[in-house]
Amino acid sequence: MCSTTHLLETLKQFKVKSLDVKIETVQEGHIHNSYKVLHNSPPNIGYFLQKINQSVFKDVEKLMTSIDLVTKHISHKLDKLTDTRFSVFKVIPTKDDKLFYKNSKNSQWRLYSLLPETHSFQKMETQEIAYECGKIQGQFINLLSDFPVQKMYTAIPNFHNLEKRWEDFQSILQKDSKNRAKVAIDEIDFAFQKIDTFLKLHHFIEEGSVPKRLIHNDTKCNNVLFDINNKAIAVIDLDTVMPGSLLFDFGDAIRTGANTASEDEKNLQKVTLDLNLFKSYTKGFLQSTSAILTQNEISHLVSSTHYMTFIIGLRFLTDYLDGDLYYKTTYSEHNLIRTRVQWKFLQKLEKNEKEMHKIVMDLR
Ligand code: GN1
Ligand code: MG
Repeated sequence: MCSTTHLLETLKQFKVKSLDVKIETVQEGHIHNSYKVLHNSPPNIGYFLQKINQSVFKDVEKLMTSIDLVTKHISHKLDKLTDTRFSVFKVIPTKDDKLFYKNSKNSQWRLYSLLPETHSFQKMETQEIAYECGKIQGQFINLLSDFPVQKMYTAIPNFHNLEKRWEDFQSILQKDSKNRAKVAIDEIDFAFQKIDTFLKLHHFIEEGSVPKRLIHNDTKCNNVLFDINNKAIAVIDLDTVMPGSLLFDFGDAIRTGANTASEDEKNLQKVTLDLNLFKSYTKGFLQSTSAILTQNEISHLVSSTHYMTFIIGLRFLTDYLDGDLYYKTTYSEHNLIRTRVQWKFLQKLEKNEKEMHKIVMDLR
């Protein structure tokens, strides 16, 4: 973690209104180091400062150019709409008009405007919140539907490509450099039991059976901002906006949002699927995407929740075996615990598959 002096020194490099601020460390997020910067006066106005994880994002210049384009595209579209609450943050440039700041130690930093009086939820706490999440994530895809995709930088190639993730898993398992495979024997077994089913869905998507769209790719429910009336107003964390299937966004949101336990819950008894939250999220998502959804997309919404739970669980397991090089962890079995939650949740999804299909069919 960085000292306040260091953070203020960094903040000074950007076009900020004042340095009379208080700075809080943001705990959420597994990738970057994040800080909330609030003006002492007027309060509630501020910035979101991040030290970018350069081992995950190799080309920060390209990443920030893409994010700036995306936020501007959304902002121009919103200017023409009168009946929407949808808001978008701005990338605050440095004093020499760059989209990020590189310090003498080669660390790279960025600054976003903070949307005032907003908050997020770690879980979809109520059906209303679930509905709002579904609606806004669908709207996000709509707002980007005419974005010139060729201008978009692929920040992390093969992000939700299961074939590639499976290859990575196998080679890391083969090395077992931390000698952890013996601890994760059951979790590894589970992955081997499931892989064929999910590779089928991967190939179905890859073959073009569903459209490629510009999607968010990281629809954890804490990436949605709510206003004081608990209406969703923004989608944040635009690092992974890349072409992909809309199924990835739907599935990943259910993975975190409709699970009654947190992603790293140690007591697996707490891991269950809340079908009411699933229903409300689906209702919101279908409402905002009904004009664009294809039949194949609709019929694979349920399998996408299984797929995304599997691929994220596999990534946690891979990182566990690799010695926690990718995700931030706070204890040595953190990634293994995260894997267990995903595997348990996947079993819950499988048990409820029929019911979930029925819900989708009734709503569509
Ligand atoms: C990471 O940025 P954050 O913490 O919301 C990860 C996602 C995973 C998620 C699991 C760039 O998201 O893909 O779904 O953790 N982001 C990246 O919680 O790898
Ligand atoms: Mg992210």
